Amino acid sequence: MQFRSTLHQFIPVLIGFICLSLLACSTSGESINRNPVVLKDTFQEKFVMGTALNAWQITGRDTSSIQIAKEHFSGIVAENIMKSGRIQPREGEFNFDLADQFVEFGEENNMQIHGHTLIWHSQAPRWFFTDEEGNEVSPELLTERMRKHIYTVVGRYKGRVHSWDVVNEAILDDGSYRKSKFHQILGKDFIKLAFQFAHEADPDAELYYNDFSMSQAGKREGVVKMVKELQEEGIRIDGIGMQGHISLEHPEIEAFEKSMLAFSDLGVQVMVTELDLSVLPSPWRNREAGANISDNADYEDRMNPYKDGLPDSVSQAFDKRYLEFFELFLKHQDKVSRVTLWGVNDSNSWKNNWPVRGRKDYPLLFDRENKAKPIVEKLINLAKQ
Ligand code: 9MR
Repeated sequence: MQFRSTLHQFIPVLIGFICLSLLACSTSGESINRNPVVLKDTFQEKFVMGTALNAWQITGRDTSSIQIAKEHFSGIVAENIMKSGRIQPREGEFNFDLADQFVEFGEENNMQIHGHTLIWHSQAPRWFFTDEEGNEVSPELLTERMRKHIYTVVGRYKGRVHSWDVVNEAILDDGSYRKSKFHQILGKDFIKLAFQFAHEADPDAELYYNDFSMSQAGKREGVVKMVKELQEEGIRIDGIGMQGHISLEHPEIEAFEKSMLAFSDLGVQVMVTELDLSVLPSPWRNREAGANISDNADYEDRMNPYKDGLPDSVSQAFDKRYLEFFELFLKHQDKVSRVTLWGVNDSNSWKNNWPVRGRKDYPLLFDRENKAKPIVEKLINLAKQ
């Protein structure tokens, strides 16, 4: 009698337990279906999947993005904090706080750590090019400042940072040298010197040249010529980074492939760096937007059409375009050593503020809530094929 009444009391509890277990299974099943495996594992045999980290992520304040970075990416690059203006804002005053945290984070999580960037005309502090009297520095003084900067930064992370963007964006779309301060003062030799100093500071680090709009014929030829010259002079250069700031229209995939092949023919690695896919209208319809921060346009409402979300047709075009590019990267996986997304999620992206400030763009693989977009699963399936 007593046993029966205990059983009666127990049955609803048992049913509740079974229902809860079923619910838990179906939820985890759903998440498994939605996100069967993580990007980095699927791409492991093909190339490193990297992401850029910002200061909020590096310092751990943006916990949910950091979780995505750990889960999905096997390589990291600092979006801003290793640039010369940040790391040596005044001559001889090095600020390594964030860079140290960035490198420690990569080490703790077994990630390939890439350094960006040693010599770049943009964001270089003004003092670099000015002497004590306020005049332009001599070639000798600029060389000395470059040497000290590179030795100090590369030397600090010797054996810990896998590779460096030694020189960034030194060639224009027509293949000529950018008339930067470095070029005005030292001529094209500044490139050779930068690679030489980086190699001296860490003989085991891989050294790369990195630039945008690399599918432009002129730039392709200019970069090939420059790299050949470095090689002929016995300067170590291990790879070329093709920044992937693409849009739904530009560049043509065939032109991108042509550059990948031309670079790989030089006997160096090819990397797709800074990948993001803008869906917003460009102020310059007929050409690739590039990534020159000084090229920008005023805000107009018509230029910000997706404030409330992406229409299905645009999401489909976005997926199709990402898939086409990844098909290309996979086709040439023997040449491509890394593909790096320029940010973890859409809210982090510089594209929300360039070339027009204050827009809502959707260029990355994770949405503003750090949820994987459908493209993540599509890329995983593509890589598994
Ligand atoms: O994404 C970066 C943005 O947050 C910075 O304000 C900007 C200036 O330092 O640099 C952006 O990153 C650039 C990269 O370092 C080099 N290639 C072009 C990128 C976009 O401008």
